[in-house]
Amino acid sequence: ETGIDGWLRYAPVPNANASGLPINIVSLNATANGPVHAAASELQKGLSGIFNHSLNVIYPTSYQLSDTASSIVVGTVAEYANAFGAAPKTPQLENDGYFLNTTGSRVQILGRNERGALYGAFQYLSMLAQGNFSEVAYTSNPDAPIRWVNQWDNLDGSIERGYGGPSIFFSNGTVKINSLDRMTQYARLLASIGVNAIVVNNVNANASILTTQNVEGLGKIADTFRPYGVRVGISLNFASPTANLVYGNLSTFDPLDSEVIDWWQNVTDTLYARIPDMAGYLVKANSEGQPGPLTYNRTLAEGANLFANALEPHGGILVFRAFVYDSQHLNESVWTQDRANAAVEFFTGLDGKFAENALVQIKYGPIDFQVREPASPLFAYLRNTSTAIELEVTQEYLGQQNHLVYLPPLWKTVLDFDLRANHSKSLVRDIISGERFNRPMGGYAAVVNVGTNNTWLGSHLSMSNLYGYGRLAWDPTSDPQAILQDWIRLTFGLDPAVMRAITNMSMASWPAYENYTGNLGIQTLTDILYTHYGPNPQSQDNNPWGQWTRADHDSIGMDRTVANGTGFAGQYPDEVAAVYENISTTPDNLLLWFHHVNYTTRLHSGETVIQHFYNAHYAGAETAQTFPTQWEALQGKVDAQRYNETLFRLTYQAGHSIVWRDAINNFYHNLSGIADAQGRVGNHPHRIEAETMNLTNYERYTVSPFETASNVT
Ligand code: BDP
Repeated sequence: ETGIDGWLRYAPVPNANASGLPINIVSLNATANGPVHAAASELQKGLSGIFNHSLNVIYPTSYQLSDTASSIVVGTVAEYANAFGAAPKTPQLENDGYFLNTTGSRVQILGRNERGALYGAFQYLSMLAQGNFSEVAYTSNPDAPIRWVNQWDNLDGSIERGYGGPSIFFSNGTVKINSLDRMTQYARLLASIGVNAIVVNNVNANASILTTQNVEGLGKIADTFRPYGVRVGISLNFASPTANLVYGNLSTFDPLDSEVIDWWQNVTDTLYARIPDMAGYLVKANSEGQPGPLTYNRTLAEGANLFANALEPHGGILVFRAFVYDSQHLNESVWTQDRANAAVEFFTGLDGKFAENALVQIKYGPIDFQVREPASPLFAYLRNTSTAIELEVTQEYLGQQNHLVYLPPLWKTVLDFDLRANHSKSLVRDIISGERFNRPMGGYAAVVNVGTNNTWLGSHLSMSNLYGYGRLAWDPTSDPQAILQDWIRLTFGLDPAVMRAITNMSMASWPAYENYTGNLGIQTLTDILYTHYGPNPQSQDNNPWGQWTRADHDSIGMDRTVANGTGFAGQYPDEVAAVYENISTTPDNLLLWFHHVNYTTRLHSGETVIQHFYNAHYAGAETAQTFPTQWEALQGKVDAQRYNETLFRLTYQAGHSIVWRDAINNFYHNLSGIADAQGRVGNHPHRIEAETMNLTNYERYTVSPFETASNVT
């Protein structure tokens, strides 16, 4: 198997008995490009795979419904009432939610809207595909209305931080209108996990997404995703009015200029003429060189509202990213600058100034998708503004799909975190759902970056992160391991040995990666300047964005206290601020995030910081060493292609974890001069150095950073 079907394989299930199935599928809506129609076809396809049995789809308009004693009925509640003359009992059904009832002769799959009906159909199939034929009757509603994915696809077909090949959407500056099949497959995968919108182009946006040809192309993408209830949105470049597009070339992009306002209204109207249900816009402004309102001394809210107002008549949503960190303190000493401070500083005074259809999208932590970060304090700062959390399925800092790192446990640490706003329970997940601060909307976005590779993301096992994202956005109280196990059954079948091995590896993977890359809250000690791959601790100390590790010969960590440091801890509500301000109440796993300490400082565990560093790097790499062996036990239980491709990646990870372990340990060993109590660091008796080998066609090369090279002690 190539992996192209993801978790929608509908493989035959042992003990699946077609004689227990209803005799047909009743689709309550015959509209060809609608989600109910898609649900009926999906049911047909899924049941034929799982049971090897084909069912007809019938429509109430052409069939006497009273005769359908045993059927799978799919549609909306309103359609049901129309067809059967009486409203069904569907307790507490909300928008996008579904009611699934398998207890009678009629299986009922009903949505409050069409999208909900489709989600219910996917849920029914997911049960059956996992060999669960039990009788159920329940309603399931999403926790939040916004469940989006972001693609960082460029119009030339490349993908920023994408590791699964080139774009499925764009090439040579235009939409790939001849490759819509791949988009349909992606739409199915997204719908099956409850994702309801996709932003198709990179946040570092190119204005030419708005050309006439591209608007038509976007229309085709939207037509392809619409049957699956996935609406399409686009990223905008703030300076587009000056880009000389067909809508006229302006000399300014000032968001308060009336010509600029008209320009955007015209663009927006043009887009909606082609895509009447467009989800909205995503804007990255005044960040990493992107243009924005600050150029004209306008606030971020004024910038956001420019688009929100243009979208408002069409029902669209403006998502404004909070990823702003260009320091406002450039004149200060580099030691008082802290990129973590920037978001709250930039948004100070702006809470409540955003239009009602605007949403601020906040990365889970204050820095940038690191292996461990505290929750962003901006979630608690914005109380009169709708917010969404931004997660990353693409493993930018987390091994780029060459390492198995199952991410939902990491995301849960942030979603379940209590920010104690006004000294009351304020879980991040309840803030973004809109519940805590009583906001009309909010939710989730994940940067996914699938590509044309048949595995979508570049590796089979990384698809559990996409699946887990959708499941958590639907219900953030779900258990990451239970989600994982559903994914395993759907992706690899029901063999208990397969279940055990993939569960063990996946659940151990994030802690292991944290251990061998950067623990105690020091963050992923990778190359920070661009690649974000492989060990490079010194780049952390030589970058202009705030000297992350602050490591010297005696001490390490970033003092973010109010008392002596950058003051970041003070951005949290009082109770949380007090915990982080105090070294003794700061959890060990965030110690170096908030405090600057000696290498010999003792942790709560009793270990010194440096010895913990050494031990954790060994422990993490040791865990990764077990992955290939655990996987090898599955030979013959997983099809050959996926078995071999996965083994290749896990073997690479096992090796690369040793590179990480030794590079980081060597680096801090050199810097601190403190020996490893167990005598391992700097001592590699079993290592074969490149210098000792007889190699042809290789030449000597000065490796940077030096600590990743061979023959370094
Ligand atoms: C950083 C990525 C960069 C993105 C940026 C963003 O390295 O490629 O453009 O985030 O989120 O993590 O805008």
